[in-house]
Amino acid sequence: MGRGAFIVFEGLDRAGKSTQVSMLTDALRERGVAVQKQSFPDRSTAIGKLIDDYLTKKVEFSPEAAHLLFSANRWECKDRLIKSLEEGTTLVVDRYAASGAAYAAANSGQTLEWCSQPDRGLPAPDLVIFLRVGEEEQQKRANWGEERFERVETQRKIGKNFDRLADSRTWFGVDAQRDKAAIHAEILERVLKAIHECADQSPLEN
Ligand code: T5A
Ligand code: NA
Repeated sequence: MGRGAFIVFEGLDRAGKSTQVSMLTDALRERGVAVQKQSFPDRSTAIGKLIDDYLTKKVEFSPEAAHLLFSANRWECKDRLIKSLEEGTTLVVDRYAASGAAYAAANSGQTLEWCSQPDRGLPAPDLVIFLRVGEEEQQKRANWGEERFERVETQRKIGKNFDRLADSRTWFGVDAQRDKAAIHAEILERVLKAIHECADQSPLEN
């Protein structure tokens, strides 16, 4: 048996990532695909609880310290993620290293290169689904503006960083301003192809 596919969803706040991650996971399960869902930040761990307090503005950290916590939150899951992939389980992950770098570079004075460094050595995604959403649409969606980075200027900078991080080999851009079912159908087709390709591959590339 080959390995599972490592699928990551990226995009600005309220692009619809969590919605699509759930729809995709359910659809894959219905097709008999072994699949696991994972979100970053993973707010359930000790590091994740600190991150949650930071995002909801209960505690302060310097932008660099916060970034290293987000990265540590991925590193603490690394062995479990690799084990699942090697056992043939496909992972559907809500935000990953690109979010780390894109948000940190927009919020600290550090370069995108500096901000990419802490995540080097983590397993690389096979496919990054990038959900594109415009400013107006983003702000119309539920609970906009409550968390730390939800300001127009910040989101613009983050969007530019995502454009710079996009790797044409693995990134798949999706217009996320359509209805949920249409977005889902496009994503499912692309992901099934990736799962098929990964089933013939082993071991993981870094
Ligand atoms: N962060 C994260 C870092 O700074 N560094 C890091 O390393 C990481 C991993 C929290 C913050 O942390 C930052 C980024 C964030 O600012 P989070 O927990 O992923 O990250 O954030 P959440 O608040 O959970 O999620 P988002 O704001 O990113 O929203 P989603 O998941 O993109 O959107 P979703 O699916 O929850 O949908 C939002 C709303 O829109 C509706 C939904 O029903 C919901 O109400 N919606 C649609 N409406 C119309 N049409 C559609 N097609 C729709 N799809 C969804
Ligand atoms: Na989300």
